[in-house]
Amino acid sequence: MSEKILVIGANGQIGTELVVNLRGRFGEEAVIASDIHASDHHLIKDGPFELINVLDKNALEAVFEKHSPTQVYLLAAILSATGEKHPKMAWDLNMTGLLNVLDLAVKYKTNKVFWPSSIAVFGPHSPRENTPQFCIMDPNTVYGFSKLAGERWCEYYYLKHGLDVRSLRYPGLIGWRSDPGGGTTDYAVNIFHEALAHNKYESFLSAGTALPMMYMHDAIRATLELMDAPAYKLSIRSSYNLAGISFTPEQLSAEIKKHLPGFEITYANNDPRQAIAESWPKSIDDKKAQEDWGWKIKYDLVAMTEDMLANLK
Ligand code: AKB
Repeated sequence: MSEKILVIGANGQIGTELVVNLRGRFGEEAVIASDIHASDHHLIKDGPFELINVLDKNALEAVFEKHSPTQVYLLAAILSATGEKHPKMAWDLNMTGLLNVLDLAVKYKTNKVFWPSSIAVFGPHSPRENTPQFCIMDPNTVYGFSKLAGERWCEYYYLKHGLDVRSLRYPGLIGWRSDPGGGTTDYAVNIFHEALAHNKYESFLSAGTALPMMYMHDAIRATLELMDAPAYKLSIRSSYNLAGISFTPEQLSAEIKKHLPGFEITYANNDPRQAIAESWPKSIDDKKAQEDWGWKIKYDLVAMTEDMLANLK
């Protein structure tokens, strides 16, 4: 069967990379990129594109009607740091946007839906080292609890409506093709740009703040491998833990220094993102993903830093 894939939120950090990968795999015409704003990225705007506000259900339905997508990737979201500045807006976009897509996917018999969750679903009482798939979850950011509620809705639509929804709890994602947008883990992308441009960077997180991160190549591969996995292998219909690599700003800057010896890092005080980072895991246990669909990470800190610098240069 030929695929018709709708990517909602295609202009964002993950969306840009996914559209490029999906078009490479299924052909340009098979992948409809969409976002609330027109794209200025040639890789996105050169193929089929729809302007979509995911909160406008009628307009969204018209796109489902026009394209009858076999797969939908819903990536439109407000991330952790921006969400704290606009809490109600974050809740509305992250929740109503998801419910609109789930409803239409049921109505138009979409085969598979992908929706990203995050390490932000964990909170101050979750175990911080090797955080397991199932444990206490008390997220205290709007982004975090919208993702946790979203996970419950995904599982609910799977159980009640038989909708094949698949999801990953992404760690902080690091890539060179697109910028991150308003998250707590953004420093780990910004640092590369500043290192190459100015040989220095002021980190908004403190030197020893460890967070789970992942190189974009691995994140996209994990997403596509999960979407390719036979349904019977998937025992988690909320969202899979995905571990990646855990490091601190200090460890990342030491790795960058090996390539740019004059690079200097300083640390800001009292940035609100510090408290968010301290409520999140330092490392994740992704045994379930390994067992169910054979997930295996490729890029470690050394390989990621090398590849980021080579591509950004
Ligand atoms: C954020 O920092 O908000 C995101 C995330 C970890 O989900 N990158």
